[in-house]
Amino acid sequence: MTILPPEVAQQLRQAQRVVVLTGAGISAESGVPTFRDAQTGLWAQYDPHQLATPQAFMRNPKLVWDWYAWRRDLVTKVVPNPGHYALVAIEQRVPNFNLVTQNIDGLHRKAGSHEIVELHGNIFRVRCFTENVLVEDWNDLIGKGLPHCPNCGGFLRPDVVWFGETLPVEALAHAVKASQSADFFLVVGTSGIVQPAASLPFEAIDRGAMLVEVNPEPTPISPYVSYTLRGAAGIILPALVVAAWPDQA
Ligand code: BV8
Repeated sequence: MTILPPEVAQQLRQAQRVVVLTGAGISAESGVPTFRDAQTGLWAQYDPHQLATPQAFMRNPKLVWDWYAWRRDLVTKVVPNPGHYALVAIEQRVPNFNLVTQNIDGLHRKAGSHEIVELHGNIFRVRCFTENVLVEDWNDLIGKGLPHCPNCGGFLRPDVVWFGETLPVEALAHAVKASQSADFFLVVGTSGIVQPAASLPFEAIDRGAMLVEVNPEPTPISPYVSYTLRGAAGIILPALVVAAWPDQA
């Protein structure tokens, strides 16, 4: 049983500007494999540097498309877990809230979060690899092999950020600005390796924010946090909400 230091709940209750950074770990309890988890993780099964890059797509567009189609199908079948819903509750209770996610699974929106910054895109959006523009109603193109852009005939790709690609400028700028003005920064379920997302917690602590990590394992961010809540997000986050707002439980 993880003990929640009372200071964490008190600080969260009094917080004016909360930023939460999430990674694949918050979707783990929904049944979405994380990148890093040795047994089930995608990183073990598919080396992202083989698949999640523009070079891989140019080399073998069908393999990359099929990997995302498999992931999209898996995510369509899962639902948000208590960790996602706890972040919805925090958003409803604090004056200023930003949820910055590295995840592309759309589960935060499905859970009811509003102020979401998707740093790495969304697996349910598709864009033309050639024209680099979003393609709407592409679903009827599915199931007939590799789909092509209805406008130019080029390949379609998922609207996600691959390794070596720059993040959406507005999304990253918004995330940095929010992190720099946060008084409470919660980092949940991320191995803290992928940049520039992994630098956001440091934008916050450089300006005096309280940094709290929720993760069953230590990460490169752990030595810098004010508090580590060592455990699963689906258990820790609901407990944190109850501890911070016992009167609203
Ligand atoms: C960029 C979308 C500027 C796609 C992702 C060489 C050339 C080019 C770039 C680089 C380079 N060397 C380094 C870089 C930078 C590179 C990078 O950071 N590489 C790493 C490997 C060192 N970054 C980039 O390329 C970024 N772009 O820098 O542009 C640029 C441009 C050109 C040249 C230079 C610079 C783009 C990065 C975005 C990549 N896209 N996703 C897709 O999903 O397919 S990244 C992807 O991996 C995720 O989005 C996420 O960010 C990352 C996985 O990390 P996590 O989410 O943390 O998940 P992980 O599995 O690792 O960990 C899970 C954690 O959860 C664990 O800690 C576990 O303990 C915990 N957990 C498990 N269960 C639970 C739990 N926690 C709580 N509760 C539980 N129940």
